[in-house]
Amino acid sequence: MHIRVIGAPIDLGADRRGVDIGPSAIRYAGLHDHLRALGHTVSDFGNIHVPQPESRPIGSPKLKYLDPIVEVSEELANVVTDALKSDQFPLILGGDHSMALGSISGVANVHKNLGIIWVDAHGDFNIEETSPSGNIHGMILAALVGQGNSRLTHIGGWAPKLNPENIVIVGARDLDPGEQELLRKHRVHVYTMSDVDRYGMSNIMSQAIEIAGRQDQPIHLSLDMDSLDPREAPGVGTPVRGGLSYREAHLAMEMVSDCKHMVSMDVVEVNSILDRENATALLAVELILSALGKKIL
Ligand code: NNH
Ligand code: MN
Ligand code: MN
Ligand code: MN
Repeated sequence: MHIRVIGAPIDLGADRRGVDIGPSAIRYAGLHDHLRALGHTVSDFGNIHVPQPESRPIGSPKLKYLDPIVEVSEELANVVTDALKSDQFPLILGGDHSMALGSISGVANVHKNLGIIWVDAHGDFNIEETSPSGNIHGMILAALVGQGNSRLTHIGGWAPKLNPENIVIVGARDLDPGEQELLRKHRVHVYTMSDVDRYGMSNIMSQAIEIAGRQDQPIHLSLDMDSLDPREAPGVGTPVRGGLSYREAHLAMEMVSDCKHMVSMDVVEVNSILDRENATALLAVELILSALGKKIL
């Protein structure tokens, strides 16, 4: 496979600074060499341009940095669409999760009926009225199904990008009250950590792949590193205890790889300021490799 690495060093969507270093930290962890050792061809677009938060007004406290986030999303969507049209697999490195608005909009330009597997401690299904923080990284999935501010929902001039029935969230353990209601109302499939405990990751991922990839639908995988337990991934802005174990996360990636439906992937929320000796970036690289075909034997 030809993999196109795209850096999206955005930290406009979250409060904790430091995720803008994520794309570099993941590259320094040896991403390209490891991908080539797996047999892939790799090219790197470099990073898309993201303004520094200090250089732009924050705007409404209910939708912080809306203007620059929309600008970055438009650019990223185009870069991702171009990669897919050149038969390359876009691997987008964040940055906070607001970058998935651009990446998934770009994939949705090419693939109609896109399925999403969203591995995250959070639902990212808030709208302006339900968000406790005003941080746009917590609103991305809602925006992609057409809910919330129209500038977020209409990247590329059209909406909605996704059918909520094609979305599966895995690893959830911190959902806001209004967000829970919205997830239920729109019938998003949510596998909580409690479900992972009860049924095991193998069963959960079989179901997730069946839902997101039904009728041979292409799948986009969005991996928020805060889905992992903070003991494994200390370098994230919003750590939540009780997360995925090292092997549960790898198994999830291995099963997505085996299903052969994945057309694009993002890896987000690596916060190097909070990390220990790049451990979270190194783990991100390991998980990318499992998602892209690495086998133990
Ligand atoms: N739900 C909270 C919010 O909307 C936290 C979201 N934080 C994340 N999401 N890291 O993945 O602000
Ligand atoms: Mn997230
Ligand atoms: Mn999260
Ligand atoms: Mn359903």
